[in-house]
Amino acid sequence: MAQLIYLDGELVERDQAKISVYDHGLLYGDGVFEGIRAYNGRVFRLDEHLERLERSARAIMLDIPLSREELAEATVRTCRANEVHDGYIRLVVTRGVGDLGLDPRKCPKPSIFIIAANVQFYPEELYEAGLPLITVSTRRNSPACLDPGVKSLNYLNNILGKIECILANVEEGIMLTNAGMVSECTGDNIFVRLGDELLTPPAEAGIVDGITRAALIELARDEGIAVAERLFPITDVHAADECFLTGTAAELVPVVMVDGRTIGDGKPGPMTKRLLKRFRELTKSEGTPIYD
Ligand code: PXG
Repeated sequence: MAQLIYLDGELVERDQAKISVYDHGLLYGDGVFEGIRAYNGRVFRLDEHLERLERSARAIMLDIPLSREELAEATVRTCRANEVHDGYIRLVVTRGVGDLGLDPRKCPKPSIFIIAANVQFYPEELYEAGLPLITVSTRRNSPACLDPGVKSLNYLNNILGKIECILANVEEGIMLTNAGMVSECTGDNIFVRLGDELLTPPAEAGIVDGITRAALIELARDEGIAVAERLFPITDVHAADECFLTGTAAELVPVVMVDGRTIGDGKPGPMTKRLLKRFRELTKSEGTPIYD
């Protein structure tokens, strides 16, 4: 079955799904996006993703030509057309076709496309063994320059961090704020357990306001765990009893080593395992249905 892509209201075959070289999404990274997950025939936290998309669009003064309901309908329709049950959805809104100048007023019509695919995610062994991380030297974008809370098409800051990870032969890396505090990873949020407390950096650390992060905070509080959103230094990660990453693709991945320091006993910790189990129960039990 040929993959069908939603492009400006139509479902078109993958090799017909093309964007102009004059699209400002391509020329300037001028656009916003979401990465969404489908589990068991349902789209996980679709409304939260669309709300974040709208917030990102508002921040860059981009008027999305579809309502929340229409975006939800287009997303579900694309999943259905591709028979997606467990998969990944990429929803992108670009500024649209303009001229060679920066001026967004020259782009009268934003482009919307949605890719939905049954993709393979991380192998189960990764969740059993855990990941080693490094701290990368590329600092996270300052919110004063380009707020990482805006999920824009400009991901070069993260890509520079990712290149450092690749050179160091690790999957992910920790990015610090300009002031040297822990921010997040190149495509995931970070949590550490120090004693009884679960810590994660706050919005002011220049993070993506992760949908998975928010779900984890809810689940942890429901488990009676004290969760704090505050700034902390990398030495708190090195000294952590447990550490894990959260993201739509990653779900919740245990971290067992950071910058050569073993975290806990070098195996995924008990709180991490408990929360991963709870998260998987949650993804199985809720979401916007794709099929009747
Ligand atoms: N931080 C950053 C920088 C992200 O890009 C998250 C945190 C987690 O947010 P959610 O809402 O997914 O829990 C993201 C996630 C990738 C990839 O290939 C990840 C993201 C976007 C594009 C690619 O890992 N976003």
